[in-house]
Amino acid sequence: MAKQSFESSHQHLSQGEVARDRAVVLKVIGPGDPSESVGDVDPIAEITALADTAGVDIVDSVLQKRPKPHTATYVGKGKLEELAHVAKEHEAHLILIDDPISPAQGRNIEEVTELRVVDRSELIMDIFARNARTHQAQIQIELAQLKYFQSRLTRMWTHLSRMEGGAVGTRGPGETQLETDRRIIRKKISILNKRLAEIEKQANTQNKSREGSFRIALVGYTNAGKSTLMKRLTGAEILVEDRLFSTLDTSTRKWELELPFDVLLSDTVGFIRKLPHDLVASFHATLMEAREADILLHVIDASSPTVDFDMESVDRTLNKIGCGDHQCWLVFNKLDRIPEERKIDLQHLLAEHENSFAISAGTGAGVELLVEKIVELGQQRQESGSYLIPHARADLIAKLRQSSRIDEERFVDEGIEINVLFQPGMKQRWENVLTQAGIPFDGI
Ligand SMILES: Nc1nc2c(ncn2[C@@H]2O[C@H](COP(=O)(O)OP(=O)(O)OP(=O)(O)O)[C@@H](O)[C@H]2O)c(=O)[nH]1
Ligand SMILES: [Mg+2]
Repeated sequence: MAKQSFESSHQHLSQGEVARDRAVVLKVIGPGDPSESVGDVDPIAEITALADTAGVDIVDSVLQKRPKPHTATYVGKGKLEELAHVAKEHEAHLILIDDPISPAQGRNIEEVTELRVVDRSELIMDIFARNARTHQAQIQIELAQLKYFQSRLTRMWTHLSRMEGGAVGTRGPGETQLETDRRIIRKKISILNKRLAEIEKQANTQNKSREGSFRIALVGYTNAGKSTLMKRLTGAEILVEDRLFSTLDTSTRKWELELPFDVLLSDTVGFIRKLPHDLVASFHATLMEAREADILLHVIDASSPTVDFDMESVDRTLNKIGCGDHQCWLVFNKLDRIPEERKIDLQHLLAEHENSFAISAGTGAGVELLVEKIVELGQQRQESGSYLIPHARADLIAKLRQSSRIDEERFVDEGIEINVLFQPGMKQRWENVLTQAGIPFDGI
């Protein structure tokens, strides 16, 4: 029913075209905001880019400097009235808040403005919902949205409604059930969790087959150039776009390097400031590639005026997803776009951080050095060992051969002497096997 009414109210749109919403941004500028400490940073630049990706036009903004948001109304009363006035003047459909807000704050702002309020978390989740291409990503985002709305049960503003014909800020069909019936949401969450567990099980099996490879993951802020670098390094045909959250699924490719074992490179989902908690939790499986990597390459858009803030927020998210202790190299990207006067800042950043590189994934500048250092690291990771295996256990050598390279093999009276070049992480495992079999190996 509701679908029909939406379509009839947008008859002027040609098929496939979705109405763009007009929104006024409301933002508290606190002491931690990048625009407070960096001179030329537009405080609404990022929310505008996010909005654009979600098909929303920003028609104006209302900003308030304060140490922290008002508990009940986010901004002060006077500002709320100003907001209502500005929104009316511009015929806006939507109030967009550049922070996660509480359900009560949302309700209070809606009451004064009589407009739908969308916070930063909802907006980010909506973009994820739009960009999700694989089944796994679709389930993950749906789960995150349901969990987010479970605690609120306000109007549903998601792809769930959009899928049936709604645009941002419209009340799509099916909402009423979702809004009013917690039981349905709970049931749906449980079904999706089960489906996700099945997908994760498959991914785990695939992961097992990757054991013995040297694994590298590209991580970083959204739009930093991770996929561009992945393409350059492996020739992978993957999506590169000048918009936020193009990549929502990890893709892993073999990276052909001069090393005696396989090197696997993974491109991962980008991070952003104030990434919704439910989203991070839902994308647990997708982020497994980062957790299981031997080394992370943190790709940074060095041309961004908020580079320090971007790096810090990525570090925080890495900690949150259990990557805090991983070896991590910094890759400052978009070297070709850095204005001359800011190059000195980059020099400082490079000097401050060990294992940091300046590259342009776009032009290829500096990439060769990065590759060289990765090869060196791989060589250092190459473990070897010599063992004497009794003739009766030659079966162990046959097994070992499947996963590692045996350099030398000599038959002596006591058994078979072997020199082994192990694949990453395999030496420990082999020595565990020997211990279990009661074969001594120290000091041979
Ligand atoms: N000038 C310049 N642009 C670059 C460079 N690297 C990437 N870009 C551009 O930056 C934009 C984002 O690149 P992506 O590779 O999609 O970024 P990403 O980190 O994968 O982004 P998400 O998947 O959205 O998180 C694209 O328009 C790229 O063409 C570079 O070295 N120089
Ligand atoms: Mg990408």
